[in-house]
Amino acid sequence: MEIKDNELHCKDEQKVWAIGDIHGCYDQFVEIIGSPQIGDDDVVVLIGDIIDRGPNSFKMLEWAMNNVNNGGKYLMLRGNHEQNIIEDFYALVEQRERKNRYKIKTGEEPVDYKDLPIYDLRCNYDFCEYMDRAGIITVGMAEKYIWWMEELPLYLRVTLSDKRKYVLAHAWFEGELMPDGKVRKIISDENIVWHRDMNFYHNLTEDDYRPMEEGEILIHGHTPVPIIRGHYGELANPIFRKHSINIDGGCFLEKGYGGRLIALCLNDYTILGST
Ligand SMILES: [Mn+2]
Repeated sequence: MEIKDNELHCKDEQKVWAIGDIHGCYDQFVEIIGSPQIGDDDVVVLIGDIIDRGPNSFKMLEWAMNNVNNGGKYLMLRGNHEQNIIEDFYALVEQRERKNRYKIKTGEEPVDYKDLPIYDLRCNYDFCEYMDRAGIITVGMAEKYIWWMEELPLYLRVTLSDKRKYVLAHAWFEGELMPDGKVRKIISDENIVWHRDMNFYHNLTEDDYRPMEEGEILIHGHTPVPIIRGHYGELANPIFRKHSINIDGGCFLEKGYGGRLIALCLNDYTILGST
């Protein structure tokens, strides 16, 4: 089903699944999407941060580039880790242009940013290493991956066939209380990918998250449930609150710390977890 204006309206029977932060945990991801509980006509949304930290970042990105497409079974949102690489890329291009202007003035040969080594992207985590190992050794060779990530939407609104409404975003999607008492504005695009679930620091009250629309529930990740809970030995499950559900199972964390990949069915709240 085609997505227009970040909106998905489901047909009868069609289920929507949201998968939390994958962070290179390709094997756990393949296990989850292979579940017989996910039907052929269901829609599966990856809520961002598929790269960095885990063992198979590059393989995971290649999978997404081959399988995620508007109108298809798999959709994906942008997380802060994808956002980071995009920003590093543009910062590098701009810096190179400045240096080249200077080089031209002084009669030196300018250097095309495409020829720079991949590590000049200064990825904050380990994604450059994964690209390097996959033979992506220059910034020019990485461009198609970066441009693909840049096309990813920041959020998706889902209306199920029974009219229940969700908004899916990597980190947060809070409305701002306007002077007339209505909740309207999204705080910022940056918050959508970066906002740290405040449950990380303290227990939220029911009113600490403001849905943009009456009854709308936010599905988000970004802050691993095991880190919020601080439980050892118990595998992660989503945190359900009145207007928001955190599905980041922290799959890159040790099993003993509760890390696993989580998929949540928005229709009936079936939870799938990697083993
Ligand atoms: Mn994140």
